[in-house]
Amino acid sequence: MTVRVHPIGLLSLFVLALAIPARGQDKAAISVQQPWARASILASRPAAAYLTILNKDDRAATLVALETPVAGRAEVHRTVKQGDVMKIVPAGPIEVPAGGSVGMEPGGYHVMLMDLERPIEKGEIFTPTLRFANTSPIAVSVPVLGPGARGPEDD
Ligand SMILES: [Cu+2]
Repeated sequence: MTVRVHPIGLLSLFVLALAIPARGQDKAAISVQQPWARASILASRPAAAYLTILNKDDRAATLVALETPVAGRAEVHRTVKQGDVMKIVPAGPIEVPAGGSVGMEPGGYHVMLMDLERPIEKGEIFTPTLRFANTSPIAVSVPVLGPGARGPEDD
């Protein structure tokens, strides 16, 4: 008996074989560097966290939500200048370009942790989950630095 394989069938098998390993790389494609948060003084005040998202994939990744047990709400904000006043506003979805990164730092993008259950204290680590529109979610361990910290190296 002869088995005949149509050329189109062979082509689609080949495409499938290429596509599977590419999807398997999703998790490693997104990574986070230098996460840190600033201790909050009171539970009634929001706290800020900062991190840099790296995207090694060949397509953009869009951060759409953050979830953490320490805060009722976590949103990415950006800092804008209105006249002489600096204000923070919700940044909306954050697109991390293919092969690029988006950094957060005081005075720029930041994660605002609102409706805290309790103050977050220096020395603790919390683990928010970052959710993306088009790739797998990732969990990030964020160390909490002192209330006066201005960067990941500060104490
Ligand atoms: Cu903010």
